[in-house]
Amino acid sequence: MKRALITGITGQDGSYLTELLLAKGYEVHGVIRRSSSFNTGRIDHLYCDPHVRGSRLFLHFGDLADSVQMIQLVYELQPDEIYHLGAQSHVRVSFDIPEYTGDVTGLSAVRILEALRKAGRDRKTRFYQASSSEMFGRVQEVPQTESTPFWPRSPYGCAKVYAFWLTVNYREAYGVHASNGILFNHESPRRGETFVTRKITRAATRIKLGLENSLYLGNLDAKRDWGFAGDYVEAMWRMLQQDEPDDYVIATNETHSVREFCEEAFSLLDLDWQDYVKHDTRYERPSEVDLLIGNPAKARRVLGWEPRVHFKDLVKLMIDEDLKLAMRELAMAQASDSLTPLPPHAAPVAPDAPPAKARRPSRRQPARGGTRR
Ligand code: NAP
Ligand code: F7E
Repeated sequence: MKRALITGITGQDGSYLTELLLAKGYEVHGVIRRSSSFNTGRIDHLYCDPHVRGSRLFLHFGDLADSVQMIQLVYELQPDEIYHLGAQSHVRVSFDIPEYTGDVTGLSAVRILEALRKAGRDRKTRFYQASSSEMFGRVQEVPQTESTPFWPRSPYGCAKVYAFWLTVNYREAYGVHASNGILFNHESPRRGETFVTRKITRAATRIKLGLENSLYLGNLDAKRDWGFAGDYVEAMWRMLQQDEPDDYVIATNETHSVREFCEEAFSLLDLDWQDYVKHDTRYERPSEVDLLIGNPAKARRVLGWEPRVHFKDLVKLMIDEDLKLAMRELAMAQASDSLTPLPPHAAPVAPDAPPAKARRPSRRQPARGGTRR
């Protein structure tokens, strides 16, 4: 049975990749951060008690900033494949915490690759680096391919460029089977809620049900090549099954603006996006990536990989799932609205006070703003 180690297993891609590898019969080990609140929601449906015979998913505490734990895990587990997906992955946030992003998104690659060497696994374990189209930044060519020069536009993009070249260097210097997947934006109902697609589908569906009334966004002109995360993890796996390691662009070869995404999402709910979307400069970036569109011809030719979900189907998939979520939220709000009044002993009451009324939580939530990016 093949054994895989995944960093970032609790993230969007980690959860889809875990499903894929378990379905292929792998034993899967994932690194999770210790947190004061639960952070395993995306993989809870896959987890079962490790004492149960036949369990094939195991979780280990660790942090990408801690090389000691990474060495220990590689040494103990002797994995056949490592998928390095963990990162501070939010581009706007990387401008606020550039040093941390450099550490966790960039330097973590060297921590893992060195762990492979220290554990004597450099010629045995195959390594996948989650590289990003953000490395193309101010694009030098349209569409972007594996040979398009990088021009990153954020601390996140710079950190990914470092990790990209480090992966290439360990391949050349030490013969590690190390591959870069240069993945363009990929989304799903499991996408973090502060990335623009999910921010839009969450808000649009909540607006439809009267749970919210507006959505604040930044730059609507930016264009992205958006695919489906479930398709993209298949490409990661295929890269590590090749005889030779290499670097691949994974994209749909279609591009759409944030404005088009809004139009499509709201219109699926019979709403006009212009009635609800407002502008807030806080969601703009000090330097923006205006246009991304990838050419996945090499992945098609060598890996036999094709994207199956395209723009309209992706938006629909996300809207359908978020509508179900919003309906559950509405049902919960209605249930708490209909709560019977609190019993008199529930709160201290002045002897001459009028009869107590139940405190009813408001169904209306603030517009998507606050610390959201
Ligand atoms: P994501 O949902 O943000 O997940 C990031 C994962 O990294 C989470 O599991 C997170 O743990 C973990 N993580 C963050 N900091 C950590 C630390 N210090 N120690 C240990 N774990 C840490 O990202 P994603 O969308 O799945 O993307 C996966 C990878 O692909 C990332 O490297 C991202 O940069 C890259 N990428 C993504 C896209 C895309 O469009 N999605 C495109 C190209 C490349 P918590 O759950 O505890 O936060
Ligand atoms: O922004 C614009 C924003 O945050 C997309 C990460 O997975 O993909 C992702 O990075 C566009 C940008 O993704 C809002 O300015 C407008 O132009 O969804 P995003 P991203 O920055 O492209 C790459 C490939 C990765 O590797 C990253 O890890 O949308 N935009 N208004 C907004 N973006 C956000 N987040 N919030 C807004 O309100």
